[in-house]
This record gives sequence, structure tokens and C-alpha cells, in this order.
Amino acid sequence: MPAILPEPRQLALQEGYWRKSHRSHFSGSVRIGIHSPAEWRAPASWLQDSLKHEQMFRVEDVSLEEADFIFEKCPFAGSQPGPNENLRLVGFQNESYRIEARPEHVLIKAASAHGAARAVASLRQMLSGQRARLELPCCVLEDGPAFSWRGMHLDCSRHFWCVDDVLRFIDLAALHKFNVFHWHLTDDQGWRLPVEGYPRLTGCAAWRDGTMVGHDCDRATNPQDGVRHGGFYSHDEIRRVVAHAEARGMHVLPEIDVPGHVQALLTAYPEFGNTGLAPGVRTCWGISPHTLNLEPQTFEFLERVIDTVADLFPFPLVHLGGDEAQIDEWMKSPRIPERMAELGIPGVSGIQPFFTQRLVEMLTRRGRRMVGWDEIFEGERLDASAVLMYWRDSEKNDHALDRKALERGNGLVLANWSKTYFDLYQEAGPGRDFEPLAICGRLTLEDVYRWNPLARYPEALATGVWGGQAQVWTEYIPNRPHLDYMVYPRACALSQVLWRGGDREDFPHFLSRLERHLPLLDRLGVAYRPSFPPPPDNTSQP
Ligand code: TNX
Repeated sequence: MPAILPEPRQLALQEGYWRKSHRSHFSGSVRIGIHSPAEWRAPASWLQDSLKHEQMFRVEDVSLEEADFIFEKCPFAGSQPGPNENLRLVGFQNESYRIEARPEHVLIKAASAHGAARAVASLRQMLSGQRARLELPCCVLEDGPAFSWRGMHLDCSRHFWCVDDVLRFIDLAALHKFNVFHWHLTDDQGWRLPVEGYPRLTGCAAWRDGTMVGHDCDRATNPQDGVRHGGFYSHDEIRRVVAHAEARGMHVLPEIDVPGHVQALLTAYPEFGNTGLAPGVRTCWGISPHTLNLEPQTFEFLERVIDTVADLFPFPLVHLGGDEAQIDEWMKSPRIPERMAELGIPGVSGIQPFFTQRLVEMLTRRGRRMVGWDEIFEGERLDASAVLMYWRDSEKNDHALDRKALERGNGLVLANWSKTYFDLYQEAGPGRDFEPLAICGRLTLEDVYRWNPLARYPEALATGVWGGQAQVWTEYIPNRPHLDYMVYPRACALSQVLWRGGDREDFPHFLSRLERHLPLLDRLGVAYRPSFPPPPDNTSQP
């Protein structure tokens, strides 16, 4: 049997096998019975898809007595207690599950539809590679996650990913039991969300005239490829992505990044900016100086954006960015002091907290809550409903806003730069010359695996951590094989960290599990980074 990744908590093998074979090619069928609520259709059909397309079986819905796979709701399935009250309030379900493979059938017991989806992820891995004959050793598998929030983020602005790429990204994440897809939809280099009444978002803000080549961010000296790049997702496509994720037990967290990271938006609508000029959709990386202004039409626009997001995305949380908003334009603009006086904002440092508070209110009116990067907690107050994504953990840049969030009882998701940024190199030193271009730094598979997300917190605070996620910023990731290379197998390691928490096997064990898991990624066509790249010649010093 292939290794299951992340590793399940308990797997007791028993004697005998459950087997199912085709009498002749394509003639057999697998029967599925669902003894559970309607929403379980989704995970069951995910299993059906795999049986049809990977295992090439016909699939039938049948009564429970005749079924090969039986889905059953069971409140005490699996071994974990399930999400705490705060997480339940935003839609997280008890993901514990239990699989009982017996000679006559395979029983899938779970406390919720999302728990059933985790069971299907395990089954898909267990059955992977099998074709005309299906076989599972008789066993009882009991499992459940350590952390409720296990996310994968994808930056679709710096490079645009078509819907098929996005669906595949979700499939691979779901196979590793991730349960949040964080969809970064807007940034300086491209705006990907159509909003009614603002046609230039898709006509102009979604496209840039070229992309910088190489590393140097200095526009004057850096070569550009001159290739027009961009795209956007229609509302139908977005609904398709959300439904696809839901069928795999994943929440979709949309991100609209404001009040910084808005250069693409301001190119289409300069009236929301501070200079009145269209800066051009950004063609290089790095932090843009442009920010939103405080004029009424800007807030009116944000209301329409949030209407759109609330209409398309059922998840009660919406990410509204908040990172790296530069204050220079606010310092220089003659209109800013006037608007600050009208709005009662005491100083320029109060502008971002003002935005955050207004956005929280807009979301609250639509039954949603705000998620933001840790900068939204730099001011004194932050609404109790807001959830913080902590990313700035580097030694010289650590504002300890994660601890502040825990102390004040705000939700906290760990997105630590030094452990979860999959845009970092996977090698340092001379070995880096053999790596494709990446942003900077070094984050190896082992670094990811050895991360202890709770190490920074005293026990009393640690219980407030919601979980963690990988960040896949795509400045230097232009295509699918490159994406695979950056994400896998580091995501396999992260899945184990988040699923098992502190209770996980050591790194050499993980590597042997991974080795047995890689054939599955091969079959799925994942261009992952090989674990043991050939050593570069110049490292063997005399
Ligand atoms: C910082 S992380 C950013 C992104 C970049 C990333 C590159 C964060 C909230 N902002 O805009 O893509 O670094 O690693």
C-alpha cells in the first residue's frame, strides 16, 4: 500500500483484504451507498471521480446493503475533538474520520462532510496506482487534524493562473488534506475580479504590458520581456472554483488587497488614488508606493467590491490585505489632511487603522469577518472580529503582533515568512545556481518539516492559534511545472506539520514515507522538486 500523507494517527492492519475486480475490462462497477445527509454527496462524488478516472471503474449509487463503499455519519468517528467554538462559528467542521475496510465493504464514518472528504483523500492515496483490480488490506484507520486551519495560498496577480490550473492546485492541496484555499485575487501587477459598474477593472487593470526579467527591481535598468500578461476570472468561473473546492471539503478565502498593493486598480481608476495619475499596471516586483485615497467614491467602490465578494464566496471570512501600505503618498497629498480632519483621523499613522475599521464594518453588515496581514494590528485597536495572518517573523522585522493577537483573543493564522513562504529558494550557497530563479532566502523541505508552529507561545496562548498555511507568491513562478517545483514536496511536509502538530514522526521517517508517496505525484504529473538533486560539481572543495 502507498504511504498515506499526512500520516494518519492510527492505522491497525487486520487479516484479509477487501477486493473488487473487473470481470473483463471496463465491465465491473463499484457501488457507493450514502447513509448520511445530502451534503455528503460532494465527498462521495469526489471518490467516484477518482474511481472512474484513475481506477477506470464504473460507479453506481446503490442501497447500503449492496454497497462497496458506505458513507455513514457518526459524531464520534476518528480520534480528534474537532474545532473550537471560534472556528466552528466561521464554518470549520469536525474533520475526524474513521475507515473500516472489511472483506465485504469499506465503511467511511465521519462526523461531518468535511471529515468524509479527508477520508476520501486517504482512500484515494490508498487506492492510487490500482487499475482493473481494487484492493485494500482490511484495517481500521482513525484520524483527525491537530490544527483546524490548514491553508494553501496562491497569488494569481503576479502571474495569472487559468481556472484549470487553479482547480488542479486545489485538487493537489485537498489530496494532502489542506482545507483552505486562499485566493490572492488582486495586487499591483493585475486585478482578477470583475465588479459590476467598474468595467475598466477587466478591460485595463487585469493586463500589464510586460514583466521584468531577472531579479533587479529597478525599472530604469531592468529588462522587460514586453509580453502582455493578464486575465481575470468570470463570476461563473469563480463559482465553479468555489463548488469544486467545497466538494473536496475546502473553504475558499478570497483576498482583495487594500489600501496598498493597488497599482493595477489605480491604473484603471486613478480617482481612487492620491496623485490623480494612472501609474500603469506594474511590470516589476517589489513594493509599490501607491495607495488608496480617503475620498467617498473610494469607499463606495470598496462597498461594491465587498458586495461582489459576499455574493460569490460563501466563506464567512474575507481577506482584505493590509500589507505593506506605504505612507509617502498620504504624507504628500494636499487632500489627505482635509479628509483626515473631516473623518476625525488624528495622524497619518491612523489612516490604515481607519481603513481597517471601515472595512470591518462593511463586512459585518454583510455577515462577514475580516482577515488581514499582520500590519492591520499595528494601530492600537483592532476589532475583536478580525483575524490576523501573521507573516513577518524574520528576526529584524518581528513586531510580535501574533502574540498581541492571541492576548487580545483575535483569531490567528500562522503564515510565517521563514517557514511557509514557498517562493523562497530550496537551496543556499552554490547549490542555488542549480535552482530555478526564486525570490530570495532558503527554505528546505527539512526546514518546513521541522517547524513547530506553537514554539513561540506559552501554553495558555497556544490554544488560540487557528492553524497555518503556505504562501505561494508567484512573482518568480511563471508556469505550472515551476509552480509544482516550488510547492511540492514542501507542501507534503507542511501537511504533516499541520495535520499532526507536535505529534509527528522524525524527519528521516517522513522522508521514507515521502518516497512511497512520490509515485502518486508522478502519476498525477506533478513536477515536484526531487529530494536529492545531483550535487553541483563545485561543492567538492579539495
Ligand atoms: C511580501 S507577504 C508580500 C507579497 C510578496 C511577498 C514575496 C505579504 C503580505 N506581502 O506582496 O509577494 O512578500 O515573498
